[in-house]
Amino acid sequence: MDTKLYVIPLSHAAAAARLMLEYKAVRHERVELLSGLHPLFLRLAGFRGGTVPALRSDGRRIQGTTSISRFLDELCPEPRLFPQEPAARRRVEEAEAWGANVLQDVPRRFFRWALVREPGVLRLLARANRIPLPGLAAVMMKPLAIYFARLSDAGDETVRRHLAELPELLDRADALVEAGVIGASVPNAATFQIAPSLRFLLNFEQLAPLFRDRPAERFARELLPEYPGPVSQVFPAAWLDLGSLPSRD
Ligand SMILES: N[C@@H](CCC(=O)N[C@@H](CS)C(=O)NCC(=O)O)C(=O)O
Repeated sequence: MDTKLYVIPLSHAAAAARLMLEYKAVRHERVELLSGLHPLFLRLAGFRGGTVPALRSDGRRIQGTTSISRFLDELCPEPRLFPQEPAARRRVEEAEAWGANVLQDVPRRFFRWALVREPGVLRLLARANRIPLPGLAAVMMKPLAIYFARLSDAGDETVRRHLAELPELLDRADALVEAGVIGASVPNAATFQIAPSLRFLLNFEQLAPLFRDRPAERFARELLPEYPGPVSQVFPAAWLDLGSLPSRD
């Protein structure tokens, strides 16, 4: 079987697909594309959309985490990403959909917003992409960063709204862990979808205190002990009306 997984560094969606392939023990080649130019490379590789993760398996092209999870269960049914029992399957599908449609956007928007405002975050991205002279690369990548922030609605207003919603989102993740729908020892499509988003959020140093003592933190760190970063002080004080979180000024 000739399988390639197209990813970019730091992508939590790509990390979700990698975890699924590893769980299934599907031998594959990981193709790391350059962040920002990846939509172009993906189209040149024959994909319709411009997002990672993208999977090519014996000529079939599958894009997006939720399509990849279903394709993988079709390709090699055991071990399963979706339980067979209908009620259990429904719970995993609902949690996966929440992870993909609600939670996933939050760290993506935080990161894209931070890329535009904080040169250190652009340098982090340049280093993760192994671009030489990250300082210079960061300057050159700025227009692309602005483009992607607009594309994903990563403006001030949305970021402030997500910051305010964060405790509620973490409560929901905790509840899923506590109910055993997801968990480090509950490998399924929802677990692999949700853990990378939580792990990416944990990488924002100012947000880490929000996670303290939460099942969601233990869950994310257990599945993904390492994540490129960290992203230090980026959110202004006035936006962090979340108790005693550290702020930028
Ligand atoms: N919901 C999709 C989202 C994938 C996605 O947006 N991936 C980002 C990287 S994390 C990307 O490639 N974005 C490119 C773009 O927005 O054009 C999934 O779960 O696969």
